[in-house]
Amino acid sequence: MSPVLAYIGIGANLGTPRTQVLDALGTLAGLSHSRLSRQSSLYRSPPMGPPDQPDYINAVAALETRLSPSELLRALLELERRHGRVRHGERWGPRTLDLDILLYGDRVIREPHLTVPHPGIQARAFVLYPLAEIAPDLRIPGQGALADLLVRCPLSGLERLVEEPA
Ligand code: PH2
Ligand code: MG
Ligand code: MG
Repeated sequence: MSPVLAYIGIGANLGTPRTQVLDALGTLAGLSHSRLSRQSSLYRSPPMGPPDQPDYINAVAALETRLSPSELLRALLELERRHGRVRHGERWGPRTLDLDILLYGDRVIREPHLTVPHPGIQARAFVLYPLAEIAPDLRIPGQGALADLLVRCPLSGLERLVEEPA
């Protein structure tokens, strides 16, 4: 199988979210049959969903991968688990690490456990802005040009974090 460019949304708001996201990027870079080709800056965003939870740190990564969509999903769930994620079943509740397949090339996938493109892309500043940083000319199957989605999506408190010099 030839490699496909997949985009992964990363989010965390428990533990030490910034470290969790940076560690996740490091682990993604080591994923089998894959190569991390781009990563966005880190962003801070207020929680979408129940408001009584900490702010999130979000980022987006572009991963060139030979894993199939279901193999990639399995690998990401395993990575979430290794980063201490416990699923409580609460929708949009807090989490130590969330890894979502946003896009898998231009594939449209509707399966019980996997919907690609991720249905929430168009309404979420914490996905659209980091995505636009690394892939400004992207088109999202069924949703349109990323640039058009971006102008219709308010920042909603999203803030790009400036890395401190080492
Ligand atoms: N993820 C959620 C629910 N709410 N809010 C922000 N700001 N960032 C997220 O990544 C996020 C969220 C479910 O995955
Ligand atoms: Mg998510
Ligand atoms: Mg998820």
